[in-house]
Amino acid sequence: MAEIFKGIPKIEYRGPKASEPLCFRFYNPDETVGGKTMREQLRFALSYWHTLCGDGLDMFGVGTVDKTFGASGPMEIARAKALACFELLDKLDIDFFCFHDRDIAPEGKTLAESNARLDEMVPFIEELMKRSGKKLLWGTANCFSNPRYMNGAGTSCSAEVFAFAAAQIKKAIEITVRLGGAGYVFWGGREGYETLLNTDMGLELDNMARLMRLAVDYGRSIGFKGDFYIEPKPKEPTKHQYDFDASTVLAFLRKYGLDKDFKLNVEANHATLAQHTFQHELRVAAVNGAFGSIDANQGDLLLGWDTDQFPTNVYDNALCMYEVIKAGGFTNGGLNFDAKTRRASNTPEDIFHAYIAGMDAFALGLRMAWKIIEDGRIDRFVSDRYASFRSGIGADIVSGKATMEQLERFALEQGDVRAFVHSGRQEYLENILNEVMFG
Ligand code: XLS
Ligand code: NI
Ligand code: NI
Repeated sequence: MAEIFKGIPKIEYRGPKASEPLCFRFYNPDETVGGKTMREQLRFALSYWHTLCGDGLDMFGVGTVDKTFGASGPMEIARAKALACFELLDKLDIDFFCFHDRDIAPEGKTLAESNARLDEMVPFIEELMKRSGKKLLWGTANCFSNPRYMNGAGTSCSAEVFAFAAAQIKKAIEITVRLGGAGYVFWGGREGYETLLNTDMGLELDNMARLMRLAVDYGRSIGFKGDFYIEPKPKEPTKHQYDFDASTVLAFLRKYGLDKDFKLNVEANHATLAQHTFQHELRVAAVNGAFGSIDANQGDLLLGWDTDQFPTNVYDNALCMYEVIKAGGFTNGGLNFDAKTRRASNTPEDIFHAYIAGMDAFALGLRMAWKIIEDGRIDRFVSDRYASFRSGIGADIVSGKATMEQLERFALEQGDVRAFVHSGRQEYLENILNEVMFG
């Protein structure tokens, strides 16, 4: 197989003092952290769309990167992208990848032609997977780019469009199953509304749930044993998206009885767009038994959109991995780099620097998270803070034994309870965090 990324070696772990630019300084795949290797804890995945298809195009200008990889004609380019994908996975030592249907095979003029193109590409990719041992973390359908989806897919006002989306998703689930995907994602890009003046919100939500129910039942009927995920996002491209944040999605799933089959795919920058921290969204998922997978990227403090930057913020990554470890680690999920290089970083080498940056920063985050857990002071503080719920009246509240009358009696006897109210000691805890992480 001809090499695509010529002159770029396999990226190896060389330690923090290494002088060569293209190596891992912190990601040491076989090093054990918290009882598992870094490889097992982090389960990195490459995003096909940004990495193989994104060419730097933005609202103000055309692409700055050529992602045809020397090929011409749509199917030849698709094959070249697949070869580039597996070379990247190999050279970066990444075990998983993720794709939308239209990333691996360009959309044809008709659904039949699009499906035929997928049927051509899937065996090609399957063969590359067999040869390399690389795996599919999750698959999904792009039900937002084509103009037919301008009013949404599952939430479109046209039944015809709903049917088209269902057909597209059916095929995307089939290829995910065929390629052994561990997950299937719904990201509701245009599942929302711009104005209520033209929108039947109740019907749109019911229809979205109908589409998901159909997808789950079909997936299970053809042997899909993995997790279905919803990836929350509050806005962009739609002004108001129905899958706003983790809590909104959980309420939706429960209302429609879909919570047994779905978990959440939490994306870092989507959390911040919803005015939450990444850690908050992960915790909401975890305490509701819905922690699934992660799209790891970061936003920009000064920009209010989904910039999808590689996650270099070690502090955020440490708190993310703290949540992941506390949630029991990944099962079917992993850390997908739903991230792209900046428009002006337009050489093949930049892709490598970007992945190295994200992987190293997450390796640091993992090590720090484990140190926080081993140190134990923060966990102990939290546990002590709620100690009153483990005995006496608190234990009665937790067990459900306490009645309103009993609580009133207790409060009257107690008199002023201000003596039981203690400092939250946030700054003290922040000092501990810095001491453990950087000390
Ligand atoms: C866009 C989303 C998208 C999903 C997959 O903001 O992050 O990339 O991850 O459809
Ligand atoms: Ni994403
Ligand atoms: Ni995103």
